Amino acid sequence: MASSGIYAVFVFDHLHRAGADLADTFAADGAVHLRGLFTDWIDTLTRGITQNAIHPSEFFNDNGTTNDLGRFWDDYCNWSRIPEFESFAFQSGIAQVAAGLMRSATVQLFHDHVLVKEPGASRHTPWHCDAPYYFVDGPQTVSIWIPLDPVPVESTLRLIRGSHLWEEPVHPVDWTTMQGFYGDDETRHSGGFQPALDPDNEPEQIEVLEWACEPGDAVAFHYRTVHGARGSSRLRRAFSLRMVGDNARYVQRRGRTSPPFDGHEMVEGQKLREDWFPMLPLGAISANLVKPSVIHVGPDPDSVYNLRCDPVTHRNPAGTDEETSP
Ligand SMILES: O=C(O)CCC(=O)C(=O)O
Repeated sequence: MASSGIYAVFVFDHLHRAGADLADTFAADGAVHLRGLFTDWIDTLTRGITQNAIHPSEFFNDNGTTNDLGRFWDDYCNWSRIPEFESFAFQSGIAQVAAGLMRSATVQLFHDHVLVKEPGASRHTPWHCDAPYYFVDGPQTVSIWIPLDPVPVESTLRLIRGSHLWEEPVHPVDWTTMQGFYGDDETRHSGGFQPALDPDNEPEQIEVLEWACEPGDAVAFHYRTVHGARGSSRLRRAFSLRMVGDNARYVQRRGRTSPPFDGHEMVEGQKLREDWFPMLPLGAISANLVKPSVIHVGPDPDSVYNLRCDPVTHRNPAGTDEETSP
């Protein structure tokens, strides 16, 4: 941690801005690319995904691509039965990264998600944002998507810059049928949602962030950031960890959620129950996060990695601000 002299190093070549603050960029853009952050975990996560493919969960879904040249399959909520995923979540230091980006004093694990495009998978990941699928929402949310294969820009994750700040999130769609996820009409403004849009039709108005990635890179994005991807001619395995911060709360959606978490018994406004969604340890920083070649984030080495060392301002119920240092 910063106070003990261990500092982090983010190499984020897309910025190249001296003194740029990664958390500010995340807050403004809703997404950042963190180059080489988890290279030491590639083997572990790859083993985990192999196990996942051999022993899929009840949530395994090939999104209707069974007969395609390459499938686009996903599975989630497996960290408690696949040790590689559990050790990554709790020991890789990913929670520190999430805390820094969200500027949150705490980081709670929502779930893990594996997304695999097999060679020749033509299925696009539809433009969507994750929040409406989830029963948790709030300003402090982050998914960290980690590719385990080289990903050229043609098949990488694509994210609409600043879309996490849009007043109306886009309609969630079912990835198999491409119909409204709640059984509603996804082509109209309704229920607080706007129809999903294709930024390639409006390149002047909408900026897409997309980074070619190497294995072990990370793309962090807010649950409300609209994102999608094209198909992939080569194998593209990705592990995504979804986390929430201090002020995320349970929200009652107008239909089913993904993941469903049957029988959770939470109610509107409640924090996610910790026995199902554990707090992640913030002290753990693995050696791979401390690298010699660096672009520091922040003014001095002792403040760089642990972005959460910034004072966190909470609005308490009385409406007065209180400042806390984690
Ligand atoms: O890997 C992909 O194509 C999509 C990833 C995604 O939608 C997500 O992680 O939320």
